Amino acid sequence: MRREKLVAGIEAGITSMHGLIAHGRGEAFDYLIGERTMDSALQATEVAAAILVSAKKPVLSVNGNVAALASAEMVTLSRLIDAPLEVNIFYRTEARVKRIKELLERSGAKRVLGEMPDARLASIEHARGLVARDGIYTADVVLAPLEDGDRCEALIAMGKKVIAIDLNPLSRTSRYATVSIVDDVQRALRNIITIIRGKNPDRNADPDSILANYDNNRILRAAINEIAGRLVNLG
Ligand code: PTJ
Repeated sequence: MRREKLVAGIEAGITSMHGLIAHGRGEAFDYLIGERTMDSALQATEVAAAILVSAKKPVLSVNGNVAALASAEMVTLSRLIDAPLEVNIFYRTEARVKRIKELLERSGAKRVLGEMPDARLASIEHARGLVARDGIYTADVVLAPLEDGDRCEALIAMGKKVIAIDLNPLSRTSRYATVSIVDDVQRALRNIITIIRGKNPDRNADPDSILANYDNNRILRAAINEIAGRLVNLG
């Protein structure tokens, strides 16, 4: 189903051809993970939900793969925490940005940024460095599913907290992010939404104190161990 959604995304001019390659890599990791949410990913997801709710200026970043696979979930989350969505794509064409924005708006999005970027992330040469001043540029927390390592590093260098969703626990993004959810984008977003609805995390909490007891490297090691353990049991 995910493959079909991506092919439809390409046919609709929403997803880039490179998106299929990225998806193939993700799919391979998902087989190793067992196509489920690992315990370590759920722990990271709980922390991510708490940070998103307590952030002063959270922004949810959307690219061509995320739009094809999980636009409904991104819109639901943006409405739940009252955060804007920002279309921010690596292989930028203005037509694709416009189509992704329209898709999100058709799905019920209230505020979609990214069509007219008016700021640039230092050190990012490619189009992913183009951002909205009132969005990613001044956000304190950025949710960035299927991120690229360069931009993740640049956002962290700007002092932002980055929540990554990436099926590859070894990727540069996973290693640099503040909180790395090693899970499929749609599963992870659904879990975040369920946690926020069910547990109603404290909106007045301090994101730094939430992170004080959180060790992202430990979570990544646990993810790798869960994958390795599963492979040993299967072998
Ligand atoms: O729409 P654009 O132009 O912004 O392009 C988007 C892609 C994803 C093509 C672009 O950002 C890219 O090339 O990304 P990378 O560097 O290939 O990184 C994508 C990461 O997402 C890889 O580590 C994959 O393992 C991971 N991934 C792929 N599918 C999923 C995933 N993670 C979570 N859920 C998935 N369904």
